[in-house]
Amino acid sequence: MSDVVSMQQTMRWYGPNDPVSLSDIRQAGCSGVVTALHHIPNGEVWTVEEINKRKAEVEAAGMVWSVVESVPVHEGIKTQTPGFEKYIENYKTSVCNLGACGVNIVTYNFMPVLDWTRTDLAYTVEDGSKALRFEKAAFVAFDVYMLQRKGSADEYSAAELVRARERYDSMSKEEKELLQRNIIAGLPGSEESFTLEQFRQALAAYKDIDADRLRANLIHFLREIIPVAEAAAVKMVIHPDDPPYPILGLPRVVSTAQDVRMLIEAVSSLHNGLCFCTGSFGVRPDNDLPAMVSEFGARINFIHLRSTRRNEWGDFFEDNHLDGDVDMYAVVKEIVQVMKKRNISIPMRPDHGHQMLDDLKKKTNPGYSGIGRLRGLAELRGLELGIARSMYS
Ligand code: DNO
Repeated sequence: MSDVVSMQQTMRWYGPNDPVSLSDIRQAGCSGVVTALHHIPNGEVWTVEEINKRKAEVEAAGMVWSVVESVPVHEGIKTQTPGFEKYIENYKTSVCNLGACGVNIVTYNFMPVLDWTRTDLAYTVEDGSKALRFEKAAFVAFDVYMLQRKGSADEYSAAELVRARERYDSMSKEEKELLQRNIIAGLPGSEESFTLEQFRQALAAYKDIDADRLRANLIHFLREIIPVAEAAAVKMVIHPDDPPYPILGLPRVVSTAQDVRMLIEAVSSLHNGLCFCTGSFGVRPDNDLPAMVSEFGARINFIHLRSTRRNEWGDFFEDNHLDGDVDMYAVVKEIVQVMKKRNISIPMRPDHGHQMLDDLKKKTNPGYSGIGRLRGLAELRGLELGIARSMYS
């Protein structure tokens, strides 16, 4: 076993206000922490001083700051609105500063306006725990009947519209408000939060931006940032779209293997890497996750393990880490092989977890409860050990 490396176990920490403490994370078995300077406004420079402060906090708890999730990409960069170069320069400075402080993996995403999106943050699964869920009919109801986005009705099938109408009519005023909040008020880690009016304006900034244009803007960003990251010994890892398809008329360009290939073709440096999120890619049945790990293994430098379960209506919920549609065994097996080949330990976090046991009585960040993630991590750790031993001992 001695020559077999295992994934570095980490958990996300939202900083000093996170109800899950660094000590909790340490006790869950983690040696690494994934965090960000959430208090620094999007687009501003992360100074060496602020980075070192956070680093010292994590180290005082007996762990290392393994991965930044995320240094947000300002909307101006995604839309290339006048003045966006300044945001790119600030981003470069933040990346250099992180590298200088020895924080060497930086996650980001390029999803327009919204980061990850769910309609229900407290969906009770059959065992009594609570999970996050994306319900298509509720989402369409928000788009067509609440946001009243121009042209939205043309983007859905007749059957989807019927279901959405029924769903909308069945909701109380409070349920409608909650749905709206869940979608646009910003889930934990999201970089933006909107009222309905602000949200309409944010969408309007994309009226001339289709997928090709967004991809071109992403490639421009990569051509600027990756050489700087390389010099600073920082690996950049892009997080895929969640869910992995266009929503609300907004393009999304990091949803499939082909999307990833196009980014690699444009900027081949290994510092242009991937945060392999099984929960995001796994929502699409046409994404072959083990094959993707094998194909992109050289540039996967951060891993989110999570499994969703979808139905024929396009709904999905976050299942237990070893259940659902993701073949976690096959994915972890590929990861073990990639790490062996590269002779490195890749940081992994159990992505989300159910709200369960004592956490049902506490206020937790949706998806980021202590106990649910502890369960996920423990299962994944066991799965990996079993696979590695049966392959290599
Ligand atoms: C959700 C997270 C995302 C992710 C960002 C990365 O739980 O996986 O918010 O951190 O998309 O930039």
